[in-house]
Amino acid sequence: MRGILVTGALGQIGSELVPALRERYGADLVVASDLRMSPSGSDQAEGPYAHVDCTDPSQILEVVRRHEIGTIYHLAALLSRVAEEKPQVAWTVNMGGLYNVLEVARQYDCAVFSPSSIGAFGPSTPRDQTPQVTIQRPTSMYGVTKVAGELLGDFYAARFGVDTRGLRLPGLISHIALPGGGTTDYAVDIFYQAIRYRHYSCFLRPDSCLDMMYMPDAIRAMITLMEADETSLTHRNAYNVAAMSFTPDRLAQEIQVHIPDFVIDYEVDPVRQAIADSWPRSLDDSAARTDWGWAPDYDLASMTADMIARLRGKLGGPN
Ligand code: NAD
Ligand code: AKB
Repeated sequence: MRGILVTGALGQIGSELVPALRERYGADLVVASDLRMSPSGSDQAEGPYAHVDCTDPSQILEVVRRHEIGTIYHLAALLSRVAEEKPQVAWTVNMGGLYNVLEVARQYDCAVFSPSSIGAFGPSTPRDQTPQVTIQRPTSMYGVTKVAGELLGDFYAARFGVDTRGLRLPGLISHIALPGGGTTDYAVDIFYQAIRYRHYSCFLRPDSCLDMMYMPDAIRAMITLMEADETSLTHRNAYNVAAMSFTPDRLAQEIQVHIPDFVIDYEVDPVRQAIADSWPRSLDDSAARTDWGWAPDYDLASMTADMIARLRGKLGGPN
């Protein structure tokens, strides 16, 4: 088997995807890479690590050649809040990085996983049970790069035969690495603050309903999609996947089941609120279920119980 390269590996997803891939395929076969230097002693130190800036094609080319890479999980990107602050940089990293990865994949016959997002939809998209194929006119720079990325992946598959695959991921909730500056980050921050201080000040309105998923389901979805028979993939790039939908108010109630004196209040960030108001409340993921057997394991109650148990172990503090 040829090697697997993960770009942006030190981020929220990569911190859990790399160990999962190493467990499945062997530590030596999975090369973690990021713009940042790998902290020694981290999980990323359990196998090969390379410093790769995806905006520099020669750095991607060099690591693909040296490690005989056959599959690239391309995670390097700026998330929605950061992309709104720095739209020009977001275009360079999100689009330039993906273009460079696809070009190397074309030359070295690599398969590519590239995540899209609920951010690929916009205010004119139906917000409930958002269909697999529907209007995509996002108004954020993040969304623009996500739609363009879906199309670029389709183009490389159709024109050059590159095996490109992708998921439209909801907001991801996890307890290993903190999220990197998105609109759905509140759904992670709230757990840390609830355990530490029994209080959280939320940057979205109490009724902002969004599609969400627990990280173990997301990691399984990525690996399952990449292992699926190519002939069964009717949408290859950007399958809707869904697990749960909730508002900050509903999540706070679920946390109160475990931490009864937890209190939430609201200090709305208008930039993230505007982005959230343009995103789906729930996705129709029937194509992923039919084509490659997608089904989530975690709902709101089981995710919340697991997050609290694991973060109590990690952070200590009162039970
Ligand atoms: P993150 O911000 O936590 O991590 C991104 C990583 O990319 C960081 O470690 C950063 O150092 C690295 N990076 C930035 N610029 C780089 C460059 N030029 N070259 C190499 N590395 C660079 O992001 P994440 O949450 O792990 O997301 C990964 C991918 O999944 C992104 O495409 C994101 O849009 C997508 N996604 C994430 C979520 C989510 O909720 N986390 C949801 C939907 C889609
Ligand atoms: C963000 O909020 O930017 C991400 C995403 C849903 O794409 N978490």
